[in-house]
Amino acid sequence: MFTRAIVRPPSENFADGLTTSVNLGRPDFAMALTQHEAYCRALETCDLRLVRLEADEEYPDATFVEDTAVLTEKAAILTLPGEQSRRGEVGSIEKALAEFYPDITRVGGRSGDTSEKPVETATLDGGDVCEAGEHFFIGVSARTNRSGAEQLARVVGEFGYTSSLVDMRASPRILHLKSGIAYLDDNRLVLIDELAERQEFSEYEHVRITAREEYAANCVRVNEHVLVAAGHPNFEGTLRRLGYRTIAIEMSEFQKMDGGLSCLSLRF
Ligand code: CIR
Repeated sequence: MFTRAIVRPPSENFADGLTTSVNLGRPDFAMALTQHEAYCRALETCDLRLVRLEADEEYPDATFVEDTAVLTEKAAILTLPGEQSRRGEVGSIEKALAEFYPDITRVGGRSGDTSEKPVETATLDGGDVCEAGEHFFIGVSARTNRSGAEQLARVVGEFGYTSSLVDMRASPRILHLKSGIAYLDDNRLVLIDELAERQEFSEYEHVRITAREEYAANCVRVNEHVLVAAGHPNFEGTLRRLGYRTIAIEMSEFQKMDGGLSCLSLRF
């Protein structure tokens, strides 16, 4: 059960953020704010109390709070985002988390740099981390490098979780691991076609999504509901047939900035 979520509305210069894998035009700020507010209301419908941070013009991507931390029942782990322009987002998240977690861990940066050869700076984006019960899938992507993924694997291991790395670098179309998978509980994983055959996921029941509705793979199970991007009727129907209560949320303006539904909140 989640009880809270951290959210941050988009800032006025939100359109100046990064876009790597989409070319859908500039987002409309007023519409993004409206969509964000509806997203917040949906989280409240799922019985979450919200920690609402202020918009931050210094970091146009700061509304995508999920990339800055990995939260579990036992641990709060701050990340070092792969893109330099996003690293300053972590500080305000750390402050917000301090009220709820007595110990906060950090991954990323240079560690074990004992040789003359420089060690790569370990980076990690929360969007590459999919918690599936007691197991973590950690994507190695353009944002999360192998050192960052291995550091996280070690840290979650110390808290008693297992993990496996999923190398996504051959799929540059997918920004983060969670752009293509989501865990629904009940041993079920939502998977886009491109990832469905990978042996890492073979022990799970697969919930498939068609290529046309791929964006909706980034859905979020929150307590008794599944939040899903609006405009993906086949996938929403699949979820309902499986017995899930869905809440559809308009995400168009965030999609233009490469953002999925999960990345607008940190749930804990
Ligand atoms: C970025 O490229 O970093 C942002 N414009 C979007 C980040 C989306 N994060 C996510 O899906 N976890």
